Amino acid sequence: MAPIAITNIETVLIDLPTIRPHHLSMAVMRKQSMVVIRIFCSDGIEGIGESTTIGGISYASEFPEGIKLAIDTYFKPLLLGQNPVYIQAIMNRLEQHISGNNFAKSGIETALLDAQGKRLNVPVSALFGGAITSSLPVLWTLASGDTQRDIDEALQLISENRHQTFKLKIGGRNPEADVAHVAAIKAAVGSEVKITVDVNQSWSESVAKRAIQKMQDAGVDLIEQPLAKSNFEGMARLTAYFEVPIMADEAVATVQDAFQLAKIHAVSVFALKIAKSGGLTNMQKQAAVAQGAGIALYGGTMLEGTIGTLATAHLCATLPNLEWGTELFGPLLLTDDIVKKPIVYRNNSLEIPEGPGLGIELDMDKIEKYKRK
Ligand code: MUC
Ligand code: MG
Repeated sequence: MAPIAITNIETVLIDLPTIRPHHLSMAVMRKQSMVVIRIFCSDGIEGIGESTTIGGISYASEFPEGIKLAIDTYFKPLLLGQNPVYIQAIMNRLEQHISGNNFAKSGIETALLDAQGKRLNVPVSALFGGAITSSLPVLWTLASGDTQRDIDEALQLISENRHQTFKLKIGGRNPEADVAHVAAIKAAVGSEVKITVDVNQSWSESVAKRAIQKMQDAGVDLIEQPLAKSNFEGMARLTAYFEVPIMADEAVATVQDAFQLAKIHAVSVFALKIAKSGGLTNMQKQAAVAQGAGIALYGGTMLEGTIGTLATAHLCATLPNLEWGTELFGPLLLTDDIVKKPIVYRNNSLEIPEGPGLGIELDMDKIEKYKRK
């Protein structure tokens, strides 16, 4: 029997509107743009992947149009003819010939894993040792840009049993206004409901010290990436000083970052994302570093659609130290989906499909509808 080979790769840019404007310190999102990747193999199996970022080019150095161009121009020739069964060999080949471009690499690895799961008739989680849970806790981000609207949104979602933890995006206004916004929401939802804040690197260390003290006093449960991503030592000082745990997001992009942060115990929690790390295998390695260092884990999102969300979910389901749950709510922020059966969100959690691979099928009519023309 001839060895299996990758015969074709297709990429398509999808634009899906958000259900409301999503206000982050670096951008206001009114739509989400994702690169959907389809890898076709000679055994008739197709793998699906997704590469997505936030706010065009404002959040990271990769951006949707560039990701598509990079895959079509540089990844595709390196992938055609390769045996898709040997995923590590393929990712190693990409690493040797393509610098950076981790978001694109993550989408490719996802598609290879989806194909391999379908080939072996097992879910992607089984390729990482197997799931220890079939559902994951999911928080919701309040980011309408208006405090009262955020409170109304939170109370509605609590009453529907859809979420019981909320993340607030701050750092875009002056720290006093941010602290007042956070304290008002925490007071409105009550002590049973957890509130986390994501500063997205907006503060200097001295501003952070003042603002975190006030948020700790207001009962905030977790502070995400208060300082510039390169300031590992500043994060270590905040971690040593405050009781409220500090979490790294942008700072913990690669396996090397995870090791360097762990070495000085710069943070108490890592937000792991397949896009930052360049795929699921690298994220699993970061999780191992965290486990060895006694650092808790949180399943992060690049606000991916269903494909990228489920890729992360399959890996998160295998992690024993996912103490802070996940923020895998991306598909809920979008007005529509491009898969036939959307993810089920129930009881403050996401349910992981049991089918082979990622457990989803593309809806080609929807792809046609939302494809960038
Ligand atoms: C981030 O930096 O964590 C995740 C959820 C959300 O609303 O924004 C992101 C990005
Ligand atoms: Mg973050």
